[in-house]
Amino acid sequence: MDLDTDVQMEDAGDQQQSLINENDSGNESQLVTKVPISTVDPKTQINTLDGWIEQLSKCEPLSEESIKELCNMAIDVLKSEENVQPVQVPVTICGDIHGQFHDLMELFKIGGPCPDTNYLFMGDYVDRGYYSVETVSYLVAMKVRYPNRITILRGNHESRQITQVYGFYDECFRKYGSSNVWKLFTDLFDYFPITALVDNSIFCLHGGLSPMIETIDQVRELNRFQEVPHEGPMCDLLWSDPDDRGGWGISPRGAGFTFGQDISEQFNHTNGLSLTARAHQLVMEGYSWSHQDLVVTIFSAPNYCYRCGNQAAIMEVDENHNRDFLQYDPSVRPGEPTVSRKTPDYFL
Ligand SMILES: [Mn+2]
Repeated sequence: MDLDTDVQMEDAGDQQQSLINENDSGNESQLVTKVPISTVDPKTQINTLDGWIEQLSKCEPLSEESIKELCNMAIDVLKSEENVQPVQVPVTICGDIHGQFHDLMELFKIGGPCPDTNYLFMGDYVDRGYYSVETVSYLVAMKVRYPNRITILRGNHESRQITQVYGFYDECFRKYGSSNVWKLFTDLFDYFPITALVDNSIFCLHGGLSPMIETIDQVRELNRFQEVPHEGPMCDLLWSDPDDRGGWGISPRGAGFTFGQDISEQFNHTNGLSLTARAHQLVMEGYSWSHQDLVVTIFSAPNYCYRCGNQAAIMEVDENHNRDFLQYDPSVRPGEPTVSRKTPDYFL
């Protein structure tokens, strides 16, 4: 595979081509042996998924062949979801995970097991932590197994370009000996919904608002089936941050914008929202209110990058829209340093 081509690939048309051109994987033998999903007995498929979930829950990665099968199943589920995926209460809303697999298991202990508890994850499953492969495999397997119980949105790290810089690409290469698994997952990321709407009241997304988006209907009109663009409304939804300054500002991240309380007030009012929930920023208590409680940031990777010393949090929303934050600390694992060797160059 030509990495330079992938880095520079910006044409949405090319992306769609590569998604349907199976020969791009460079492994045609898998096509011959692959059983069409639609003809698989549903009970067999559930057994297969349960086996994968059990294996992954022990932090053991799936085979490349299984990942290929899982991603094909997930495309079938995710392609029919909406840009603004409707979600019912009760639901537990979660922020960044970043490959911290054991902390994800802790999250499910704190919040309750899926599917007993409904979950909404707001992106950034990969990069930074040591177990991006296991983390994203587990969440995607759960999505396919319980499609109405778990929602997985796209974060700015669910991208071909970002994962080549921040760890997921290297981890796939190290664990599978090629970039095939990285290609399968990053092609799958194009199908992830970009926002969710909880009971027509809480707008959920990874980053924040966009100067090009005034209404939720405008989000519904976007073509999301592409690599995260470098600019424009889809980019902003995955990259922007709330700010104390009013209006729109230039983001220090180099993508998306900062938006002030006036912007949040207008957006929530226009769209009849009680709250915008988002992730994307490290917050030391695991959650943080902005803009007089119109915006909440949720961050679910405790001791981010194994060095930040932050708590993590998830937000439970019950049938009556009562909100409750559950905070948790890192699960210390052998082999994971509590202090890192180097300081990350920026915090997401
Ligand atoms: Mn992010």
